[in-house]
Amino acid sequence: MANKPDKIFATPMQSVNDFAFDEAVADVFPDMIQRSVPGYESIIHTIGEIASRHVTTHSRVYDLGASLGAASLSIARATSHHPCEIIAVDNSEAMTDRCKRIVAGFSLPNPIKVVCDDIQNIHIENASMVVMNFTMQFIPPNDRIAMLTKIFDGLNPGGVLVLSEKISHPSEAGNELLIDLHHQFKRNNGYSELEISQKRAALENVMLIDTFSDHEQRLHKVGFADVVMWFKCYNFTSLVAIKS
Ligand code: GEK
Repeated sequence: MANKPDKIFATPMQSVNDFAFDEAVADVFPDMIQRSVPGYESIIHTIGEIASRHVTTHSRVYDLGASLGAASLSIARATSHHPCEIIAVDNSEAMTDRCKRIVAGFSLPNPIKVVCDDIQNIHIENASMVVMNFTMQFIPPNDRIAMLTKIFDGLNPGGVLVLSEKISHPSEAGNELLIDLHHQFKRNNGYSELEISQKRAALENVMLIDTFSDHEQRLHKVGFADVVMWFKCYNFTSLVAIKS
C-alpha cells in the first residue's frame, strides 16, 4: 500500500502550534520521515545489521520512541537465529495503536511487544541492544544523562545503544550550510518553502538538538567505552555506543 502523503504544513497557518505526534502525524508518518530524514531507509536497514551482530539469545531489545515500529521490524527480521524479546515503546497512542496493527500483520521470528508509555518511565534490563532512532532530541535536555544512565545500566556487557539524532554544527557558517543542504533535500522531495518553514517553527520548542560532541561526551560520561559514528549526512547522524 502506498504511503499517505504528508501535507500537514502545506496550507498557511495563522499561528503554528508546537509539533505533536498526534493522529494526523501518525497517519502520514512513513511519508513524512522518509522525505525529511536523509538516509532513513538505510539507517533502518543498518539497525537490523547491527542487531544481527549484537543481539544475544534470550536477551531484550528496546526500541525507544518506536513510532510505527520500523526499527523493531528490521531487528525482528534480522535476529531469527537468536530468540529475543523486542520491546517497542512510544508515548503517542496514535503511534502505538498503528504500530500494534502493523506488527500484527507480519509473521515474525521474534515477537515485538508494543508499549504506550513515556520512555523515561520504563525499566530496562537484560538488554543486548537499545535503539533511540531520532528520539533523544525530544527528551528534555536536563533529563538526557538520566535516560542514558538507565540505558547503560540495563545493557548487558557487550551490549549496544544505537543513537540517531539531528545535530547542530558548532560553527555558525558550518551549521547554516548543513541546514541549507537539508532544506534542499526536503525541496527535492517535494516540500514547499511554506511547508519547510512552518514545520521548522512547529519543531522549534519541541526538538532540542545537541552537537555531535555533546552526545559523545555524555555517552562517555555515563560509561560507554566506545562511541562509533557510523552514519552522517548533512545534520543527521547515527552512532553506536558499546558497553564493554
Ligand atoms: C523510527 N524511531 O521510525 N517517550 C516515548 N516516546 C517519545 C517520547 C517520550 N518521552 N518523546 C517522543 N517520543 C522512529 C522514529 S520519531 C522521530 C522516531 C521524528 C516519540 C514520539 O511519539 C515519536 O513517535 C518518536 O518518539 C520520534 O525509527 O519524527 O523526528
